[in-house]
Amino acid sequence: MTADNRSKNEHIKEESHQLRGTIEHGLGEAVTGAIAEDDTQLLKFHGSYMQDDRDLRGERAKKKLEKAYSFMIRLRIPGGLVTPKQWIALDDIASTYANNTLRLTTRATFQYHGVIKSNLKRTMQAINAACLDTIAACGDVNRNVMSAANPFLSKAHGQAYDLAKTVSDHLLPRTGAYHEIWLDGEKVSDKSRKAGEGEEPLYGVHYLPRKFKIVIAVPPDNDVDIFAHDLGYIAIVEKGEVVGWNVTVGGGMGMTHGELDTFPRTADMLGFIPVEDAIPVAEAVMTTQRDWGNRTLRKRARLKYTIEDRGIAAFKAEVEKRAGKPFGNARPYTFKSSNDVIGWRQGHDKKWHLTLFIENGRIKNVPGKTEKTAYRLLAEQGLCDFVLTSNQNLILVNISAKNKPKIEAILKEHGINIATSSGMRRSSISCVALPTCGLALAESERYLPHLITRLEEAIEKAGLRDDEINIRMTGCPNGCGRPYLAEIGFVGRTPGLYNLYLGAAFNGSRLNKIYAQDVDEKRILALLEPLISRYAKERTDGEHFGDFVIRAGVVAETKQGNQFHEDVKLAS
Ligand code: SRM
Ligand code: SF4
Repeated sequence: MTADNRSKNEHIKEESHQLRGTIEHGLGEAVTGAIAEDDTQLLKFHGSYMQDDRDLRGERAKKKLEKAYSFMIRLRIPGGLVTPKQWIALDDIASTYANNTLRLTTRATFQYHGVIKSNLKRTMQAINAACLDTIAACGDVNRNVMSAANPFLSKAHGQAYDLAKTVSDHLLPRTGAYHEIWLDGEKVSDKSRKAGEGEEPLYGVHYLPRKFKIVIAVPPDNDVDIFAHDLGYIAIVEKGEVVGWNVTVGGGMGMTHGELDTFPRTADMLGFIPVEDAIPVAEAVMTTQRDWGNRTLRKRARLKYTIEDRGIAAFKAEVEKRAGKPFGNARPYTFKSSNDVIGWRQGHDKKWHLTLFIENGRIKNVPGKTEKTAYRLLAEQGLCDFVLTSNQNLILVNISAKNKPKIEAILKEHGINIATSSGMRRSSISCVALPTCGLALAESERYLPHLITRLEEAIEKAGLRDDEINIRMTGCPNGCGRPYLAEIGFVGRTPGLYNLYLGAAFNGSRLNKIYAQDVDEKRILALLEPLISRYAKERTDGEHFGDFVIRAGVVAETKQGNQFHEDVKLAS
């Protein structure tokens, strides 16, 4: 590969002086609410995206005004655990600097939306003052590491959480840029350290070809959707303790409509490793992708394509060489569900934990339901810690039996119903999409709740109110809500129109398949209502909706990720 055909982002990284660029200068430019285009790419590595309010684009263009720029900030919280003190700080930040909402993401962290440039540094400082940060929450690096939803459920869950923290620390960028720009840290002069001279021993000056995502699961729950990620660890538990991990590689969701060389892919199994090899293997997988990944075409730069292009056998051999040990045979494991278990659960230490469904992950106050106030109150009274899940939900953890009624009363007072309306709604995920996401082609977060209400009529009629059928929507094919692993998936094409996908496995192990293209709400209901009714009548004992539509011949089974576009038969 010559330097000339590398993608633009490779040049931006190379010339950025380890992610500094001219961000600091741009923050001080008062004439615009934006920063320079190249800096927007670098800013991602610091955990922030420049966005604009797309609802206001037309009106502002007419008035010849600059777009309504603001910044999204994403935190890095490996394992997703937050103390009450941190919750209060995060809540304050939301109301002081952002749009007064906390957005729980599909990677179990928080996002703020609507932070204006003049408040960006202050917000970063407030986040760091709460002993949290945003380093590497976005960008071509290892992102936030997720672990099985509740670290306090069992000893094995605690071990998964510990690994999430350790691996996140190990793979963290070392550049001083973050501290210099946001925390007034000591400056490293441009001349004092040449590119590649030790500031980033793992990443060098080019970082990774693309984002890289790690998750850790504890069977039988696949609540982290392990097969959607670049690198996954499945806990192998004996006598209540993790004795090692099955390692998966090469999962990913993003694709581009109409480009068949892009596709979602479920991860492959590499094999078993003992506990002590987890970090060397993470480093070996990530550095192999660093060196082998495609730096010419960003749309083909994820690990899933490296594995497709080089073959899993060659990739595995290289990882074994770098880690200095071969993989053992994968050990048996079973996943039952990729959903969260909503409601109360007791942990191994007898403490109680309450998983609450948060619609689309958005915590806010609306008339009749004041979630933001309720969780703040719980934090102020020190009644629980907080854990975020990859299904955009919230777990109140470490609750004594004595405090259970107190918590239930506070939730009720604020209009929060633990049971939630239907199994389908409880099993729903939606990406952010409009108005903040610059890549959205259609609504998602602002539309899915309404569509579910319409579908609930069919669900009720079929007697399936409590059945969990997982349903996910995204505003574009990038797949932030992992829609290709949903039993019913919607992917935005253009305002009001979606592609409809059916037939993923309830436990997250199989992708779905396209069933209908460019469908509006009327057509969605016309297609799904009869299927829901047939499912209620014809399903076998314990059969999930995703398995049923395959058995009934509605869609073909996607046996492997690279067969996602094969055997397509669209509904007439
Ligand atoms: Fe994502 C880009 C939101 C999880 C695949 N994602 C974006 C951006 C930053 C849009 C952009 O590049 O300008 C979105 C910001 C919207 C906004 O206004 O906030 C965005 N992604 C999200 C979140 C907030 C969705 C949510 O509703 O929760 C999730 C934040 C996760 C986090 O905390 O780190 C989020 N994104 C995901 C996931 C799911 C996951 O990781 O489990 C995926 C699919 C898995 C994967 O990576 O393959 C995902 N996001 C993408 C992609 C496609 C990547 C690809 O390989 O093709 C993009 C576009 C890109 O990178 O070019 C993207
Ligand atoms: Fe934006 Fe598309 Fe991701 Fe939704 S899936 S948040 S529309 S990039």
